[in-house]
Amino acid sequence: MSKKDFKRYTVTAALPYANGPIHIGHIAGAYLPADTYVRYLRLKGEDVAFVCGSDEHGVAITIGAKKEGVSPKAFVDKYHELMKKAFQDFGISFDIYSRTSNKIHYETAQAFFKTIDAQNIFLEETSDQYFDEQEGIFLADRYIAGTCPNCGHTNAYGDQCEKCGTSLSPRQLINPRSTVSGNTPVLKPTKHWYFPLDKFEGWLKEWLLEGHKDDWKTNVYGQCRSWIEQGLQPRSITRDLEWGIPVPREDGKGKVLYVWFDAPIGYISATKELKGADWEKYWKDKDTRLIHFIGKDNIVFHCIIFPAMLKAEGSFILPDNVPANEFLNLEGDKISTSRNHAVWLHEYLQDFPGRRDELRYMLTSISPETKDADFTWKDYQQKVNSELVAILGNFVNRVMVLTWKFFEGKVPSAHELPNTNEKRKRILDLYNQAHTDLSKSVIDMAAALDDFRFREAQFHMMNLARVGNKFLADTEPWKLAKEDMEAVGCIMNYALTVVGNIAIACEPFLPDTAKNISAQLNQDLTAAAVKFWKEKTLVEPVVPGHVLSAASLLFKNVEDIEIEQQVEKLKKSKPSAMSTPVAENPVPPLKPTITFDDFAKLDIRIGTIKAAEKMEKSDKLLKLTVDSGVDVRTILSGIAKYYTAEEMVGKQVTFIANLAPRKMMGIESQGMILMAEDGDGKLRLLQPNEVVRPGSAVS
Ligand code: B3M
Ligand code: ZN
Repeated sequence: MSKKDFKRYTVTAALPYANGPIHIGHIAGAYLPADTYVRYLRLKGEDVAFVCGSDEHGVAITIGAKKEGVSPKAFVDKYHELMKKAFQDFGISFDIYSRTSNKIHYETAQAFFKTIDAQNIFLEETSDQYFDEQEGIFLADRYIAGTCPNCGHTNAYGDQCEKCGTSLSPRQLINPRSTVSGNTPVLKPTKHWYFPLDKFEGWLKEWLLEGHKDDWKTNVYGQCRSWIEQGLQPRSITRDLEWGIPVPREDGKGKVLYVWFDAPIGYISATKELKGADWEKYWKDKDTRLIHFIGKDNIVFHCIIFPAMLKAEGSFILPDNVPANEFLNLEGDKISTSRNHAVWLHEYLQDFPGRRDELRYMLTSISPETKDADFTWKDYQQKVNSELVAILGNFVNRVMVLTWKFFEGKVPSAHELPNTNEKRKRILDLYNQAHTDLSKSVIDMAAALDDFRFREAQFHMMNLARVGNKFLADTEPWKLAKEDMEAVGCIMNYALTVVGNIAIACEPFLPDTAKNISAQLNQDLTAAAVKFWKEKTLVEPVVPGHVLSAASLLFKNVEDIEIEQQVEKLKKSKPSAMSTPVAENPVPPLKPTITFDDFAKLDIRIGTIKAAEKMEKSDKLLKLTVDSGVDVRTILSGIAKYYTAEEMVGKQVTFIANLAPRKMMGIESQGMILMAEDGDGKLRLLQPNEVVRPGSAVS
């Protein structure tokens, strides 16, 4: 929770690359928690600017465009519209969904660059960088791939190895190749501008490591700490590309700003577009609270690099919190655009019309707030049927139906119930108990929302319906109707009060349901909602004598057949026309020819695994004890994801016996196990077709 009272909020959600449709992983990672939070703030009457937009620069775009055979502009135009529409159709309540190809953004990003440049903060350096001679382009980021120096993955990119997560620069790759032509690149000198992140190390330690130790999520803080403690380096902020924002310098011709330099400035440009002349107070007033909602792969950019840029620029506020989420998996497997292993938002909306809240509910209840989470359709069905239908929907419907049955749809009055008999005494006790439980749930819910713990907050919201159901089950108004209508009136008045409070409480999580309930209550709950959220207290939103609208069901059960179809669809899925894979694992191009002598230098052998154990602190590496026929040696291998230590023991493997030993995580690896990497990135052992003597040479 923030220690300070703020006058207004600037809430951002990561700008998604305009290179493919939105899936549930995006939604669960950033957009849904941001939307829930913003709805909460608005209900409290806060002044909020909720900004987002498409990220339209960078290699993710140019590679995608090339693949579709269209210009980058045509490419982003198409995806920007699709994404904007999907967010809108799903009801993410951005105040603006902008795009970084807008003129206002070019101007804002260039001005930002110039302000820092005028202070001589950037470093200028000419250095050798990889160049694809056939294509005539420099190879940065995802234009270049090769073997990861850290884990040996053969398909690491020039900016990052996706297998071990290490951030890389092209010159660190072993056997680099152009991802455009497959050619081996040559080195060529080129000039670039660098942001001296190292100079901000002391400041980052103080502002972030000291200043946000207690209020940032541990997953976020931990990642930042390990980054800072590893030591910060200057980062190049320009690229030799044709698509992007031109570097605003005389000597910057032909160069553009690096996408991660311009994209976060997109938040500022979008706010300008939204607020016009009023924009500055959302970015420059110390009483404004800036919050970034992102996924975990964007943490360093939002917590370290962008704040350092803002600090260097000098006139902006800094993020007060960055509640980043971990990843969402799907049916036990990583969500993947290229394999079409995803639930696409636009397809969900087609397949489940009128059921947006069901997806919101599911995604919040499994929200990957502290660790990766898994979406399964079975779980979706279960959450909808046994929670939304059976608890929330059931409670509201019972109250509506009973009020029509006993009071012709008129809200009965809540007059004092004289405590004249045992039954009434019991009802009063039950009422007091329910009221205490409900009040606590409201307080707990608001506290969880303040703390970005949305799954917990939603649980407390549902508690209102749980307590409501229990109150009805315990007081049994349908039985009492034969003897004490006054008591029934009191019970139903309170039950309707609970329904009204639920309509208010569920709005940040389930906005359609909130509208639906207030329509059934036939009442405008706006004023009551302000009091509820501001004071974190139960309110009395229904007026005695007021006539309700007809009762209708809030949710319907998800049938087995519906989820079977979805599971089938995932099994069958192949790259769809709408998704543009950013080549994750293409078949690697052939390497340059070698001579027989080159080959003969390799000593390839078969060995037998004698023992195996998982390396602590690594989810990739197994430590293998290998009988090589000539010795017993230790080899580390990045296969822990595909083979357990137990199943490795006794297996024969193919390995390079004369590779110079390398130290990894403090242990010397004496050789390399050969593996085949399949299109899905899975590694498989190469084994002789029959058991052979350890030490057998492979030739
Ligand atoms: N487009 C990366 C991503 O989609 C990037 C976020 C920019 S936020 C300023 O993961
Ligand atoms: Zn790696």
